[in-house]
Amino acid sequence: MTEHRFPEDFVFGTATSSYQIEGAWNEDDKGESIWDRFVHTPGTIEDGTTGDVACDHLHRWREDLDLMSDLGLDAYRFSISWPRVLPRGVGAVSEAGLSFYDRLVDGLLERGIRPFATLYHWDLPQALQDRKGWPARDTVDAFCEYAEVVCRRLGDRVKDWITLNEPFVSAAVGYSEGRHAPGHRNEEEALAATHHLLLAHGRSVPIVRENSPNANVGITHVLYPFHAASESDHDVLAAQRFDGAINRTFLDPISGRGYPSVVPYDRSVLESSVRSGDLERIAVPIDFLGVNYYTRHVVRSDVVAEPENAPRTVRPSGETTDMGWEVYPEGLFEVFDMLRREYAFPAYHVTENGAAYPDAVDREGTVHDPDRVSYLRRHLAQVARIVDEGIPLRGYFVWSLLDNFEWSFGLKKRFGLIYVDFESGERVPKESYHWYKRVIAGRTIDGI
Ligand code: IFM
Repeated sequence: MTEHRFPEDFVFGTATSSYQIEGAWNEDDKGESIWDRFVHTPGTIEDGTTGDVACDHLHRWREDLDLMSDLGLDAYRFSISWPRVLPRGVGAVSEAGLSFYDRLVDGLLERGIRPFATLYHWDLPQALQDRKGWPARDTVDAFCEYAEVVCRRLGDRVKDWITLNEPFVSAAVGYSEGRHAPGHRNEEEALAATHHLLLAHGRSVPIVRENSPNANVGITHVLYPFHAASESDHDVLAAQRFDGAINRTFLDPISGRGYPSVVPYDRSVLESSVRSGDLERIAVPIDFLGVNYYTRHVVRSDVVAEPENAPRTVRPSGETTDMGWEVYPEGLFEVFDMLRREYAFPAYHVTENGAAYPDAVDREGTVHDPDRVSYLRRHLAQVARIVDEGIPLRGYFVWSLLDNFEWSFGLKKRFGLIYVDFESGERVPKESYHWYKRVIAGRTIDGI
């Protein structure tokens, strides 16, 4: 049996995001976010729920920190709500909002847990969306102002920063597919948003460094292996185009290569947002790449004749999670193998990995979630393999600490190591929590 032992300094964590757990959507002087507006629009969320309360983390954060401490976490990745800190996106700062994150960071450090802060995990201030949001170049300036406010306040204690979480999803799912806030269906907007998000990343990295001496700064992308459904040239090209749109549109520019050419969208539309100096700014050196990994995609071309080749992903068969996503642990290795061969970032963290299952509390008061344990165990085995190969993967964060608001699916998709009763707010650690606790304590998954 291969030994799955992790280096002593390997970072075991969990991840969450502000809108998904905090609740308190209009408490104190917090501004409205695009997600507040979206969830209050009828028909947007599958189960009709909202993140108005979610896990009520804003009020229960001490209890959550105690659970993290019991779990033995080395690190906790959370995000900061921009409209909680700057209610109108720019200008007046909310002291109540900033001091919440102050207390959270102090609470983490008191418990020996390293804070990893994400500046943007999709909750744009609605006031900025009213001025067009990410398709507008001004939003980049607004983001820089926000980054400076946050880093000036927390930069003495937070030393691990992630500028953006999954800019692909913010741009494509929010502005083109319409399934996420702000719910637009406009590809031109999505392509302008893509460039402005990446520029916001590039321009904010020096701001973070200036206000947080000796910090590690990175960006998080969601990455997938794209497999062609057959060896036909059409399927192979379709897979390459998906890879171009979702992986390489976000990896190439931060690596100084500009935007890729094998993509399904009209590249000239994306490039019409690019101004002189932008690509150099986006390619600013980072300390690590955050990788969110969940599954792979198998891609088939719908039509045979070029250039109408319209790719689609094939519905997975075999083992899937409650999201309908194929369980494919080897894909995590495939992603890192591709990164090693083609990009070679200085270091990496798996900033999200996990699975939703329809968990319930049984009569004994326990939550039995063997499928999640099996999912995590198999993915952690791949993490150990990646580390053993000498790829500089420094940490792994389970998505998620708590069951939370899973965007357009609402509260019904449970990703947590901790079950949350959304009526009472009660937290119940699942069996996977106890399993992960033993992994962290032993720094091994052998025999666990
Ligand atoms: O819940 C999300 C998270 O906000 C971003 N990455 C994927 C997770 C599961 O869908």
